[in-house]
Amino acid sequence: MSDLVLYSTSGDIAVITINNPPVNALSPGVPEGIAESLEKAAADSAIKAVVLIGGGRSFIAGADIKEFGKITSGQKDRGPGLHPLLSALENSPRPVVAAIHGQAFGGGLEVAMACAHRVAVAAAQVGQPEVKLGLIPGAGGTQRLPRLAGVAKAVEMCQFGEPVKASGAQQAGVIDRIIEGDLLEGAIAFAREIAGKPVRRVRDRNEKLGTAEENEPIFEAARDAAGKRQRGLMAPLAAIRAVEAATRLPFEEGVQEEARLFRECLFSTQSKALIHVFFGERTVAKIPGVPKETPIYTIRRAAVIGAGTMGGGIAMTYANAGIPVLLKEAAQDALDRGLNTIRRNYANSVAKGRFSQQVMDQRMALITPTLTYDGFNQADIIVEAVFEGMGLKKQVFAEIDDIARPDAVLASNTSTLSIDEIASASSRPHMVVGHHFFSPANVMRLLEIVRGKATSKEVIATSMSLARMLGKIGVLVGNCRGFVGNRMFGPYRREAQFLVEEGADIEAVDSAMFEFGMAMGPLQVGDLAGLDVGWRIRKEFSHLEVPGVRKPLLEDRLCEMGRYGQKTGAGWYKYDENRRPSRDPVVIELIGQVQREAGISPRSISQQEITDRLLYALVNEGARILEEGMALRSVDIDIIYLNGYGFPAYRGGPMFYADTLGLAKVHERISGFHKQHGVLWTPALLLERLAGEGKSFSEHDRAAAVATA
Ligand code: 3H9
Repeated sequence: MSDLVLYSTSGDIAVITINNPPVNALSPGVPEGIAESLEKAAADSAIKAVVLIGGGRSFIAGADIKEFGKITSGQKDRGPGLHPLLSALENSPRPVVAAIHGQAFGGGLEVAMACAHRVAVAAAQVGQPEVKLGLIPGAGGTQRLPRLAGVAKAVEMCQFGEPVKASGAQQAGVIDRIIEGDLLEGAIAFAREIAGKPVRRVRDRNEKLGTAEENEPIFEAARDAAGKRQRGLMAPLAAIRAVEAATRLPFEEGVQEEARLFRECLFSTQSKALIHVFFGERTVAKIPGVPKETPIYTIRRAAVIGAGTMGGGIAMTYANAGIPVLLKEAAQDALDRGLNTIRRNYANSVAKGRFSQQVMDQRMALITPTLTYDGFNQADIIVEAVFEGMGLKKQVFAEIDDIARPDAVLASNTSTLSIDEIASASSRPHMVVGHHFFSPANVMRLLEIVRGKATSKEVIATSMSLARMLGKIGVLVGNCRGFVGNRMFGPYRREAQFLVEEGADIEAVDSAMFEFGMAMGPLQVGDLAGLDVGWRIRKEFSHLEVPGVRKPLLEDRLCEMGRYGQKTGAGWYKYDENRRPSRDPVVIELIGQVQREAGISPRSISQQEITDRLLYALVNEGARILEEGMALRSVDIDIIYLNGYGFPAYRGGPMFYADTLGLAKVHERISGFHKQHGVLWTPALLLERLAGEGKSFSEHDRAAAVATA
């Protein structure tokens, strides 16, 4: 037997221990090992019952996700999946008790549900998270779960994939007993209690399956919720259908239907994209040259300079993670405004029931407002979040140089400015790093960590670990204008304006992206973020404009009219008191005027052209960023777009989306735009090369990983 599964005995109880670190995924060899151990137990007449337990930190985290790619790429046949093991567990002559700690997720819960009984420690979690990978449970989960937990709970768990704590799982009927103290001892004692008693297999329990009248409203509500909260995703609908099959068909036929739906999902682009995202979120933490063992600075106290929208949100982020934070402003009224906004945001969360008043009070108590640098010499990290101007930022870094401890991390929340130039104001540029939060900073998951020329490995490792502590996903980026996310967003929003100037409807541009799956269209985003932000930056960088290169005209004109977007009640759209947008004849008039001035004859523009121009503008700039080494891998760019810009996860991110289309096709279309629209569409060299070689960005990532290993 392989050492992936260990067999031992404790008197009359056999103990099967899964030993496949880190999370006991059901990799090849594990199901076979469990089945062999079951045979061994069956062959030993001294054994009365069996305990199945996970070694290390969890029971079983599910199927081995790495195997799915091998199946869909044709390297491997799926075969019968886990079903032979599940039958062996279900029909074992010695009843099997699943003893759960950590997670019983996906295939792990499916294994547990084929056992005669399930016990768990209080901290354990169970769940069917397959939907997050664009899949549905593929080993009877959609058929056994409703039999144990009832139809409504099963639909909820399979449709949304959220984990359920042991107590909730016990209430639902998934777990038979919560074990206090040592899990193995408790499970063995439980196994002795049930040994020799008749077992009712889960597949034979139909009493919770409900009637058609009872179930219809459950499925209808689930589909309705999927339409609203899981827009564009196919797996949630498939999961609902599979549970529905459990209520209509005999068990074996339900399993067949589940297998059919599972297969459909497995081979879908959506699932490939979501699996890319799963591994991508873990890959971004791996930084060549900054090994896991790199020492990090402990962050126990923070200080933030600037209590505006960003500074306030950053202070909340620290407080939410339990880290005390000083919040400094230059003037009392600005400090009061900042603190009031924080209080209002927290109070809103309390009103919505997200957390209690007590939690709010604790968080508020962690934020200390101040007008001076007193106490900054105690801070392990100082975050500068003042107005976006180089002069002011450098002044702040010069000031904190005199106060900060030598081992304090000095972070700037700049979204566009050079970290190297900011660091030049400090006598310790190795401690300086960019921490680019996204607005609202306390909500958005992305943190771009900007590496300057001098930033030390320790500061990078600290920033990555801090991102996790703050509940963020940290992505390391290079120091270029706009870093990764905003640098790509520039061409994307530029094309949105060009399209309108050329004749596309404002609504058509926004709805093309909404239908693609973006949270919002590019012009709506402009109105939300404030059109004046870009206007100010364009003015600051006007000396970089290249004469003769087309530049967008409309947003500057809107700003000149005082139309900054939602905050002024008007931008691309006009807004009512509830911030509902509507078409504004004034803007239509302005568009006509700008077209006449620029000598543009408006034409009708297809949705396909809108989609291609917007998305390929992202991809082309992304390729350039990659070629310059400003992002470590294409997947880092994808993770940035998913977590900071509302890109639909089921498309995998802009670079993965380009891979799914084929880079040759993308390159050809970009070359066409280049001919038609000129220099701004010059194809990125890396894109040109990969397209010519018939390769993808993902393959480029893999080759780069091998080269640096
Ligand atoms: C399924 O089960 C389908 C079924 O219906 C059966 C059909 C036949 N496979 O997240 P972490 C790796 S679908 C392979 O950093 P944590 C992960 O990549 C599956 N690898 O730790 C990482 O590797 P590395 C349903 C996996 O403590 C390392 O383990 N199950 C798997 O923050 C540590 O992971 C799921 O979707 C896996 N299943 O969180 C559960 N899981 O160190 C997915 C993890 O090289 N997993 N790895 O970067 C999770 O949700 C979290 O990993 C878990 C631990 C909560 C378990």
